[in-house]
Amino acid sequence: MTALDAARALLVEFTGREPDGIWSAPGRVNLIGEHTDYNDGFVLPFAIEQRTYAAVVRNGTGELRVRSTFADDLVVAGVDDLDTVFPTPPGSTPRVPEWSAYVLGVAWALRARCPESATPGLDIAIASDVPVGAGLSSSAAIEGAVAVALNDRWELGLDAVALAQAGRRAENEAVGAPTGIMDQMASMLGRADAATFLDCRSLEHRSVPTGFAAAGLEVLVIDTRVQHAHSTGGYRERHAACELGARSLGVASLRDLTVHDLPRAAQLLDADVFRRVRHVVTENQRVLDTVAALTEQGPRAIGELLTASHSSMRDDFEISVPELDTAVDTARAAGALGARMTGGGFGGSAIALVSRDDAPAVTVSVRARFAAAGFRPPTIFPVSPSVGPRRDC
Ligand code: GAF
Repeated sequence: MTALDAARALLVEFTGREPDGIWSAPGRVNLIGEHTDYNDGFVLPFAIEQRTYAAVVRNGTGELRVRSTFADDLVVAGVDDLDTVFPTPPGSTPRVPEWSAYVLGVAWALRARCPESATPGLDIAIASDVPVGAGLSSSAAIEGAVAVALNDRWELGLDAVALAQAGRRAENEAVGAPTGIMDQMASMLGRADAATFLDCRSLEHRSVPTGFAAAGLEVLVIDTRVQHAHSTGGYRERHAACELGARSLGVASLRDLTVHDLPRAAQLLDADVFRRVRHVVTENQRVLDTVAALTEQGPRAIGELLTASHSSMRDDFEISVPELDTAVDTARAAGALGARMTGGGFGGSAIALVSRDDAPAVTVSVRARFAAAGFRPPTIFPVSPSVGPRRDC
């Protein structure tokens, strides 16, 4: 059964009614620009074919009643009561089951944005084919699908950027993960055959054609199946280290630094914080270089930049894990033009840019190397830049 059919079937099962509509939004792969978004920097992600679907029907009450294929619970919240549920106090877990905080958090953020709008009760069923915990932004896909559905049903008239901002607010303040806005913008602004070049400070953005297919290239996702979460642990620590680095150097954010500032930073910062800063500063430059290379030379020219990004995350930002390093090294040894972990790190997926003819050999090599190392078998599949949110029926 497709995820779209699963969303419809779940809605019918718990309401006895067919949906008024089904909306969807994609997950994403980040081509380059990691941990730069919350530092006001540059990113270059693209939306993928895998999507999350929200099947919706009016329920004639003042409540949101939400189910998903991820869990058995039915979560119910009065639309007028969402302010008593969110925000989630910093450091706490949400007052509702975590999966439902992505859904209800978006509703809460949209209501706050449009306090005058009528917001009738809805039944919502969520299903997805974006793998969860794989670093492909399953959370932004849920937020995006719900945001476009509510924007339509509540007649809010918000644009893609406003809907992405509501998704980020849900993630930060309802779920409690201190993430940037890259994933929501990547999902909202997805275009076939193009990545989104985004300035996370101004939110100015433009599509950059990737030209992968025309150049005979493919992006392979290598999902290590090492699960990660951004609400806890390393992601939060890295965010804090970047803020400390910026404060210590007297700038509003690390975006305000260039590679020319690094010698001074090396003198002023302790060694660990300096390496976090160096990753962000050099990664911003790599994003700009990747956009230039794609535009002027085509996609075969970006391989080394992808690999340099991975090295920086492994050595300076220290967010890789052995499975990700093995995926990257093995893919390159088997012919990939470049490879890197994608997303927040500490698990999840790597991407490898490969000639279409080399994809089978890369896949076989990575599987064999994982088996030899005693790692769980990875899931490997191609992705291509795809369209953003839509109404499916
Ligand atoms: C996760 C976050 F959600 C993004 O905002 C971004 O910081 C990314 O990790 C790292 O680049 O996907």
